Amino acid sequence: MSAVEPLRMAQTVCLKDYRPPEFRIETAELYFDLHETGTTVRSRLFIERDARTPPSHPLVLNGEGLELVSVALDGRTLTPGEYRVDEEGLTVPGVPARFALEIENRVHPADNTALEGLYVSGGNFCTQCEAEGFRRITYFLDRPDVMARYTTTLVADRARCPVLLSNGNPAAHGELADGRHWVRWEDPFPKPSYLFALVGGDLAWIEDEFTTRSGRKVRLRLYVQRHNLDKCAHAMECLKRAMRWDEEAYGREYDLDLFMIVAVDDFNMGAMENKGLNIFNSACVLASPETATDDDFQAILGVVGHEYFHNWSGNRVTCRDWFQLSLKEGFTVFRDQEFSAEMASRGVERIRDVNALRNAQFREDAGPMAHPVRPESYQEISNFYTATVYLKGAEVVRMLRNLLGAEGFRRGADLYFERHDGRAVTTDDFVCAMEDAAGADLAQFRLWYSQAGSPELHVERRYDPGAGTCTLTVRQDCPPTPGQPEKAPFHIPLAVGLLTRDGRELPLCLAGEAHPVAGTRVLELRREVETFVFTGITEEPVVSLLRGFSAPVKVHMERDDEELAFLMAHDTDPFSRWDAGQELAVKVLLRLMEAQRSGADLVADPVLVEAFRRSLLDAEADRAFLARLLTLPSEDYVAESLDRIDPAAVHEAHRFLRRALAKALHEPLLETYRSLGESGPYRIDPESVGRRSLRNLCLGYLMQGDDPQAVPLCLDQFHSGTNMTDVLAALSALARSERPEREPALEEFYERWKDDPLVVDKWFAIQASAPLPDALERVRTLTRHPAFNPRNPNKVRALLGAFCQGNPARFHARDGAGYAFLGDWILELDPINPQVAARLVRVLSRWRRYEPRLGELMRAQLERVLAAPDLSRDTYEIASKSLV
Ligand code: 0A1
Ligand code: ZN
Repeated sequence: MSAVEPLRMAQTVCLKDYRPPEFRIETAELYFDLHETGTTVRSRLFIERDARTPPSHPLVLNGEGLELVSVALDGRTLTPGEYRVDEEGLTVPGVPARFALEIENRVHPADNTALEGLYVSGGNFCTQCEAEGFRRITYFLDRPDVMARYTTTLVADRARCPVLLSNGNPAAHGELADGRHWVRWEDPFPKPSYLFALVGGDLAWIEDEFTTRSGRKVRLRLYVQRHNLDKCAHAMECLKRAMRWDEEAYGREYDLDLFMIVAVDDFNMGAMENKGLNIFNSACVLASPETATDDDFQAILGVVGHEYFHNWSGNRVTCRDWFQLSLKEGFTVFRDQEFSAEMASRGVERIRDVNALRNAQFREDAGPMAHPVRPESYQEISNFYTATVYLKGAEVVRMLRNLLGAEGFRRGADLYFERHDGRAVTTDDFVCAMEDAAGADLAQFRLWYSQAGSPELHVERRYDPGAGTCTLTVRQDCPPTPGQPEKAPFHIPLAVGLLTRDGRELPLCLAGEAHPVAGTRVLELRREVETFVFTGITEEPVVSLLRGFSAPVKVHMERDDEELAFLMAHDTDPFSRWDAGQELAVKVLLRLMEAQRSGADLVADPVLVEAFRRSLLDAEADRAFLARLLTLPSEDYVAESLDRIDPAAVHEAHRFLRRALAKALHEPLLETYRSLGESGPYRIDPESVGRRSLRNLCLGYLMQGDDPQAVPLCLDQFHSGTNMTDVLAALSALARSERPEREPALEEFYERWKDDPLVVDKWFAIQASAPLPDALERVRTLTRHPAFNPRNPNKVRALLGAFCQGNPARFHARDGAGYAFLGDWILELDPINPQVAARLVRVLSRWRRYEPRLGELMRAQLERVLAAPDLSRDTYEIASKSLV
């Protein structure tokens, strides 16, 4: 048997096998006696058999890694012969139609390094139950379509855990002997077990209040470790804005008397929307100007909004099963993106979101883990919290808005919330609500949920001066993905505009229509080939395509450098303007790679250089937008245009172009840098953020050229900067240079911030992503640094993630040393935290996309991982699917 064949039969869960639950849990009364080493959990469940379930069927509860103490049915303790326990759960045969089941079991939070279920972080107890963590706390019907009312009593040592929190509203509390105390919480809203949470510890908090638009007062609390109290104000402000925005944009009010956020240092993801008690990775909450960058502030706004919005899109209306994950995640990402766009500059936010989608989701769609927004099967659901489910899912919702219009979409959302409140439903229910409310036919649109892959549009345009027409012919196709060799055509909204040669928008009138529409127009594609004829066009127009990135597709149209440079200067749609610049830069970089290969002289294209110069001098433009416009596409993005990726060649071309731009534009870069100096105290309004981002972009370029003036400027900014955005931009530029000032700056930074774990993460990441020849050795050394801790997911992401995903030139070293290093760490991390290990395996999964020599070395590491005994289901699924 070769190592490629599955070493054991992994269980696959399929959407087509979905059956409604045989039993329902009406209420769950939970009792926790919290001790780090052994916590006792008692639960009293009121259970009812579904009318369709034959009486002979036993009750089967999920449970993993639990120590069962006792089971009682309707008050009578069962003998061990009356039930069965195995590694997946507890089976009780012969149960009546309605009954109370009492279970006592024990768990060991201090030994829980997987961070699923009940665990300890920074000395405090906390939980993570999505997707299937509750079964690691107690035996339960741990599936989202079983919704119960919870009452939770927490008992702990008062000195060690003065704060005891759970979902809902506080109901009672009291003192016990031996310094212990108890608190009872009641959650009036039925919820699935994945939304359960508890927290116990010595936490400090800040408090605020929000009055809902119907006049109810809600208490807001943000709990952190005491030394972080000064870093909470921003998150609290974001929360209040999110609460107001959801009322205004969707008419959704908060529903409990209390809303709590708790920050913990050890967390597998960004945050979790547990009902009334959101638990956050501290990286997504804590911020002060001295310790967090503008990007951090921005991310906190998005994540706080995201988790809050889940209260409706996820909690009040939840998922029937985990195949429907995008029902809550796609919709909620769409909601948080729109929220962030309204709080800052819409165009810049859209560019940020599209960049994330292209870099993560398009790549996922082009690899062995490609799956539809509604997957059809999984081995481990934790592996499906993906860019496809989240980011493409959000684009699918956005397309609905593009097709139905803002008003039709809002009516659809209102109907969806009203129709399904308190229920566990499907993505199809969501589309039905949109269809019913807007009176639309979305039958073909549903393919976005079931077909994987990024559709490609091939556009041809023809101008006929005699007839005064401009014809666009659009052909769509979608590459094959695992299990889906052929795709049916998608229903695609394609937003277009036509510009005159002096940059004016042409009014658009399709053949047969009476009146032209000014500006952007959304064309609907349904068939494989569609033709659109615009009439009344008296001069040859420049076509602006996919405005606002109206659909998650790739567009191909013949355009020369001049036309792209024109659009980069004049398109009225910020996304398309930016995208034209990206396309131009990719073309130039590919030509540079070609020149490298053939040994020709390398020259930076004058059209690109002049387009960059013109943009840099554009005094009217929004600075945050300019910073985006003048940022070259990432090496990874450029690599996607190649048949077989050679990361070193991409890196060399990229480096050459950056240096060439730095030299050619030295004067305006220096001038812009100087003109944007800090004035007054730090502010995080869009204007100030834009100024810093453009200024730091200029610094980055200046540090790439050979200008001797740049280093003193950079050092000065590093030493005198009063906010982390400026200090880190300077340090990052130094860390990427081979100047002697690099090491002292890195040391100084560490000494200054060694007691702040989130800042130390930045210090790790900057070194790991610097594309210098010694990167791997440095990363290896840093894994032995006292501040590195493989049990902390943030540390693993900061060091190993930044190297393997953020430093392509060095990670993909020709000798395969980067791959072997990653292989070692996957095997080391898998027994500690399978989710973290499995995420690292994904880096290797795209081995087929690389030059054969590199691809083979990547594949060898996958085989090595797969051959290891006792691999987690998480890692096994990704490694084995990557080799098929
Ligand atoms: N629902 C959360 C994401 C999340 C998923 C799984 C987790 O642990 C395994 C934690 C968080 C969100 O979308 O924010
Ligand atoms: Zn979410």
